[in-house]
Amino acid sequence: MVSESALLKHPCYNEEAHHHFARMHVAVAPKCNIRCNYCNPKFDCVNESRPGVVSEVLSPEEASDRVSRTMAQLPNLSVVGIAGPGDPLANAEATFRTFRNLASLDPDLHLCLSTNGLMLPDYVEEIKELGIRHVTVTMNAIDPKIGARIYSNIFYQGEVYRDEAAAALLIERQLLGIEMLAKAGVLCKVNSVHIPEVNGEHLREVTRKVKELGAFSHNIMPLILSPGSFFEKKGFRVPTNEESIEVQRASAEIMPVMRHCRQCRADAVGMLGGDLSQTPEMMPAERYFDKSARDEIQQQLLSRMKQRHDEPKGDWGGAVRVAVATRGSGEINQHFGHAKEFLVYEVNGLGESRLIGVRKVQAYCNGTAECGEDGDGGARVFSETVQMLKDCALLLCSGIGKAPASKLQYAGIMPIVCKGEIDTQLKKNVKYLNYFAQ
Ligand code: CLF
Ligand code: SF4
Repeated sequence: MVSESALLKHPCYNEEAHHHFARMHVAVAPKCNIRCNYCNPKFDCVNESRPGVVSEVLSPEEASDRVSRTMAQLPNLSVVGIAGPGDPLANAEATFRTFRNLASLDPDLHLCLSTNGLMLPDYVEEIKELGIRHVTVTMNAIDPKIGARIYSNIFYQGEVYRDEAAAALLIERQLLGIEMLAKAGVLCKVNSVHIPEVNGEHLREVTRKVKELGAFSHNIMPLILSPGSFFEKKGFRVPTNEESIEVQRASAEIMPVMRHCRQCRADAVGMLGGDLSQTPEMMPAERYFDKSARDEIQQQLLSRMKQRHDEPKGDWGGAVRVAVATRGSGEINQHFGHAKEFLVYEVNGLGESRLIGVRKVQAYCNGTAECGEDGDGGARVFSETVQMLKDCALLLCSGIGKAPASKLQYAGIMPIVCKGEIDTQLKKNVKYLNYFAQ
């Protein structure tokens, strides 16, 4: 049974909420009990993080101190999660001590946990008792033969398991954990890493199975090769944008899929699209937060959030793809040169829009010259951005320099400078495009 209040303010479980509400991860869990072939253990857990990132490990007390200071700074912070840098349930004592401290800080804070699932069945009771309402299980296969290509070994109850025996045990524990969470009324999201030649075709089977067990949504994330990982050394490739869209589309026929994941760091802070963890002002001297002011601001954000009750009804054949530069609030409010990511939407003939993914890029403007006019570096970044967005007919942003605007147009992507609500601008600008195309 899905509780609406558990969903409304969670930026990962509710696509609309990610425009308004922030999350924070506290990195209290350094150890891991399995070995994924896309992971380099020197870095954060790749199941929820961008590879190549190392987070500073905190004690549970340091973590709650940091959360309380961040709550003073970010009134829209609604969720605190533990997602690494290893596996939270391989560090159960620190993980649950942290959650206990956080629950006493503010009972309205949503607590969130992300795990590889190996130890999950042992902790469902404790998860429920602590009021943790959201758990993510990363599960890449339900077939041990496929799993054996993804996991090299696991450590369970003092023994090391390898190959298919390891994958079979892990899968059995993950499935049991998901089923137990559903029975306990805890919302469970399943994350999967899409490894094109290994599990690309298999992921819809994973979706089917986890839906049957009561999972709430499926987040299929493209493989990002961790430097030094087995897959990187063996020359495995990442999925193309089209492959990612296709795999998500196939799973979306079975259950809701998440398309706005940012594969964030184990110490990420802020809105999903704008990590503030490396920003010094995130650590104010003041650790006091005004609960009633926070509640009021969050209430205002909830009332600004558009509640979508109706599924789009139009035909998506011939839909136009549009890239959008945004800093949040559901608005077009980011300059092209400053954007580190673009949301890509499809807009159909009825003007209905749906998000199909997030494309990460390097910001084009380095602040030293007119938007990216800085020689070879700018040219390289620009051509990578064009590559990333080449399936988009339009790009909506709050500003763009003349040079990149004409280069984008030359590459077949029409830049349009506008401001305001994303949905409204998508509808309006695609209507013009279709009108002029006739
Ligand atoms: Fe963090 Fe994960 Fe909770 Fe969100 S992230 S523990 S469910 S609060 Fe979100 Fe980040 Fe994607 Fe994870 S965008 S990587 S899905
Ligand atoms: Fe690495 Fe995370 Fe896999 Fe552990 S669960 S091996 S930390 S990717």
